[in-house]
Amino acid sequence: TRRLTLAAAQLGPIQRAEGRDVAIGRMVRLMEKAHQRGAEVVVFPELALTTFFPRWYEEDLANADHWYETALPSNATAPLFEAARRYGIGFHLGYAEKTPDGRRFNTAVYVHPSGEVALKYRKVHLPGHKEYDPQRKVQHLEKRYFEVGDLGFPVVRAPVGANQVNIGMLICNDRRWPEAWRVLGLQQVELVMLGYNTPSLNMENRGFEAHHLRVFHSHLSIQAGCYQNACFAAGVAKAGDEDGHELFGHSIIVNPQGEIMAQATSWGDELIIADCDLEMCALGRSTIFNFARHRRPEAYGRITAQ
Ligand code: CDT
Repeated sequence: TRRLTLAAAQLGPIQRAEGRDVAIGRMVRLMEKAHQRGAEVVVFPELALTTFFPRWYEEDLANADHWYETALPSNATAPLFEAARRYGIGFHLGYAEKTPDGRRFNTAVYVHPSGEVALKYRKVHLPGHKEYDPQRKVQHLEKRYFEVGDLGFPVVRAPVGANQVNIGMLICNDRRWPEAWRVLGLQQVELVMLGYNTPSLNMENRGFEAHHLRVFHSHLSIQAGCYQNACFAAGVAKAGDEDGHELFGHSIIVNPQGEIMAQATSWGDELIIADCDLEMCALGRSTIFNFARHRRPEAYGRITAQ
């Protein structure tokens, strides 16, 4: 069997006034705890180093530079890389990336315990809007702060714990798009690492999306994605009250049957762990979701038509 002990490290809120050192200190403690509990990889949320800053409007992007990382590791993020090496644990990190030529992306990486970045992904589905919206009580300015990711949905076979594992990534809103999952599935992804920051309140619900459906839709999307593509996923939230704005948490680890194996129950820093038998991916892939035998791309033209 190919067993992987997978940890999802939900983070409680990070306030706007808090520096990276606060979040990183908490993350290192979670990595230590994950190691003590036998985990081989730990998955952190989207934009894990700061508050969910797209809720704050900044007219001049140059004044927003402090939210972004220009290098990994940096002095600030080095403790994560040191902890990975010390504990022999890989980690997934979501962060805001500013490239040397000034481009901005909502990015995630998987870092091997050696410190090597084995996979990088830039978020494709950016929700929200670009300009300040006076109708909204809370802004969601991802389209202002980030460009659409330019790396596609890559899958690599990388060392994760004791195994070589086909890993891929989605970031937050991506999880709601079956096309994104399918592009990973077509590359035989076995583990999807997925971080999110989702407000408990949908500013655009128009009275039709009841409060309790927010978590349901998140879980529905991740569970369906795993089942339909025969993979595991760690869906990891930032949770709780950031400067008066609530993020709903409910991080989960899901297996290829679409079942929730572990779920966070708090609104704070919380580690959930599952023992994943990667051989489970073979069932769906060789039967009902044997793509080579049963998929009908010739009928799906509309999916990719512009
Ligand atoms: N971070 C992120 O992508 N959040 C979105 C909220 C959308 S509300 C404009 C999500 O899909 O969870």
